[in-house]
Amino acid sequence: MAKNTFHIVGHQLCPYVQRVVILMLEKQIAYSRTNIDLYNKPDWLFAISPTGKVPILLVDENKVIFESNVICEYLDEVSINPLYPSDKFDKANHRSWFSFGTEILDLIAKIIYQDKSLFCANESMIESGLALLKRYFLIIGIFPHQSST
Ligand SMILES: N[C@@H](CCC(=O)N[C@@H](CS)C(=O)NCC(=O)O)C(=O)O
Repeated sequence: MAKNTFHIVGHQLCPYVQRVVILMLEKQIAYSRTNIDLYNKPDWLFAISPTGKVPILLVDENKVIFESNVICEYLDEVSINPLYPSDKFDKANHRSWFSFGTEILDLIAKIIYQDKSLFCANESMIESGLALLKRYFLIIGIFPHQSST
């Protein structure tokens, strides 16, 4: 297991933080966490987060990684039992799905944080994204007992 110390700067509702935390729990990576108020960001956030967004991963207290997908990939690489496959093609395939997941998370985040008027538009985009996923799973046979029609 990695000997580094890990600290997450996050927000309790943030789905991007949740994806990092899910990975850390799954891989039993020890971490500490500070939640911030995104509507009243502390000044110190901008010294560690160029975008002013969370999650931020602090490695050994003063090394910073931002962007949840990059944080996840880094944590997967520095810990045992990688979730990513070692085969380059399979790994690229996993990254494709990671990107797809990010698109869905972007829509979910908009629903959580933005104006009510955007809620319906984003909700239907999420439904469309999930419908794409369902169609694909039916085509490749992940749901063997259901027909694709
Ligand atoms: N692409 C970023 C998105 C992170 C993000 O948008 N986080 C939201 C909270 S869920 C945030 O910090 N919003 C504050 C802002 O936009 O100023 C990632 O994957 O880490």
